[in-house]
Amino acid sequence: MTNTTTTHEYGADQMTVLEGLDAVKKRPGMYIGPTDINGLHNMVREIVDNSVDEALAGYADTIDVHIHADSSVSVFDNGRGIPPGINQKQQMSGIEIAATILHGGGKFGEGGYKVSAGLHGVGLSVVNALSDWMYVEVQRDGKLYRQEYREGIPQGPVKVVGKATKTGTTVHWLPNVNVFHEIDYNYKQLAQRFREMAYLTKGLRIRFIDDRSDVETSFYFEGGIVAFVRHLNRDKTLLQKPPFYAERTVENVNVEVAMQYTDSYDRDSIYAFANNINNADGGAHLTGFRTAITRVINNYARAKSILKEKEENLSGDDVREGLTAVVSVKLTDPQFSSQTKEKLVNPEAKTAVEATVGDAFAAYLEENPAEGKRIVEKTLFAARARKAAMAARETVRKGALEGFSLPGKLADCSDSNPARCEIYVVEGDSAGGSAKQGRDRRFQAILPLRGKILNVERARLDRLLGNNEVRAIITALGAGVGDTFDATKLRYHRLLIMSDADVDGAHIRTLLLTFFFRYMREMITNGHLYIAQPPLFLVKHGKEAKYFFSEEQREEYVNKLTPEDQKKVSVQRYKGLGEMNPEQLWETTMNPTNRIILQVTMEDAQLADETFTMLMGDLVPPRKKFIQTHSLEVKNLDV
Ligand code: 0RA
Repeated sequence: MTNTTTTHEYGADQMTVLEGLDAVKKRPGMYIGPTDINGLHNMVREIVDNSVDEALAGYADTIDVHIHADSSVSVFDNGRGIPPGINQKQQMSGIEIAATILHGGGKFGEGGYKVSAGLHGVGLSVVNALSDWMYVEVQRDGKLYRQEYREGIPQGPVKVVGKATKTGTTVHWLPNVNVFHEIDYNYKQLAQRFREMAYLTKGLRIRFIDDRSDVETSFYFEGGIVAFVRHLNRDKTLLQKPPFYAERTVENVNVEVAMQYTDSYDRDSIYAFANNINNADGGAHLTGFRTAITRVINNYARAKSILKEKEENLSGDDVREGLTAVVSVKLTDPQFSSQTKEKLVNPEAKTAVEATVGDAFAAYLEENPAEGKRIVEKTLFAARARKAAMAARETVRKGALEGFSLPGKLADCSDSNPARCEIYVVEGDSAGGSAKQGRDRRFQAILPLRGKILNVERARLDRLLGNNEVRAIITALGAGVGDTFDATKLRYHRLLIMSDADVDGAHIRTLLLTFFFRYMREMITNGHLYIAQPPLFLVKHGKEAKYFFSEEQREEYVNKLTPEDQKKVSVQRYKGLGEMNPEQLWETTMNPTNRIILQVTMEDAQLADETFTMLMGDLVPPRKKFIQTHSLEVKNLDV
């Protein structure tokens, strides 16, 4: 093992080596991807992957990636070191095999990898072939070994060049400018990948140093994928804290899952990895995960009678709304359905993940009832929204909303560019009349709604869609409803709800917000929906007239006056929009330079939906309680 000199006769082996490397040089794209920055990044990743494999095997805990000032890159790991000894069959040093033979690295018989990023060290010879120069240094058995290459060809045997006190491998290369015309790296993109790698390999530290800009980052996450999930959810409102975590090995497949529910309405963000490779199209492990959580949550909801016997199961989409998860499997022989490894196909990965999550998540829900309740309520909520959207689509399909011309009551604006146009949905015919007179007709359209559009408490979802006023809104917007809603067809990019500051007004806002939340959610998520804020008070003081939007504002103003002046003040309280003449309405509530409008957030809309559900009378006791405890505050109710 100590004599590591290799012969360089031009034998049959040498021929195949050169042919192999020539193939890479001729068609670099086949091996490394595009010969631009992406290919350069892939080279770095290939080499780092080899080191991560060594960490996964349990032998390395540190990787240093270094971009040097001359655009060369070096990668060091403190693993066992690529075996420098002569391989009997190939009659060549293990280092030279790894660096020059295509598909050469990785599997060296005994001691080879159980788990690998799937490339088995293919990367090293490819990087070598596409480099101007490269060298490999190995610290092992107290010695420092080194071999140098030019355009893939060894410049001599593996030599002992010094002593070593530790073990490890360093690969250092300069990409060939004839292959990569411009050598530039994107620090952020590479760092992102290393961060991911560090999350996925608990206890691994990846240091990333860029000499070109003197930046250094170190990635190390004791928490592994739990920290990953925390990071993904860093700006979100959480339904559980800390994340759920499970780890188990089932028939040679190691499974790690971390997940955490948020209050988001977005589709799930589930990241699936096999041997640290991100599988964008998921595959067997993802299927196993989905199956398990759908089953566990349904079983739990039924066992706790949250889901009644005759109610249908929560769907996969329902249980995944707002879910962030990382599913990571490590297995001996990962099979992917495509070259880009986007999809894992090993069936044993599905079984292993399903069993692991099935048991552990069921136990988690039992042991954490508060979290369990929040999660199940969230999924029930998602189910309700899904059914509402289906009902809406059905209504549209039946043609109930088709063939409508613009509603007769609509006073349209003259501009036809939706980006500049807005529509005021106004409570009451009289306020509607004032708004029509007061508006700027170039860009402001007015749609008056009859005082009480529906008895909110009695409103049923299906009836809501059948309601004339609601249908007038749908046709005026011109973008469909429910699943068929298409925001690009909107006739106005801003819809403003203008209603009175009283109980009826609050009900109408609740109803409309619920409607948009359930049937035109994009109106909210795209920021199209607003609430106009008419003033509550007009304070006259001599010739001065001022509007105030709250009691506090009014008091503050009046308190600042001298006692003498305070006596001369007259205060008018607006009970409804109808009390304002068109000029006042324009000045206070419609003129873009003066008005106050509130953009509706998803939180506002969800609150409205909950209020609406309660008022609708699904659950009688909470409804009574709500009306009693909130009736005093209802004038300030924003939804
Ligand atoms: C084959 C066998 C052994 C280690 C390695 C390859 C190895 C490859 C790379 C590539 C980058 N860093 C690496 N570290 C190790 C195990 C040899 C033994 O039995 O000790």
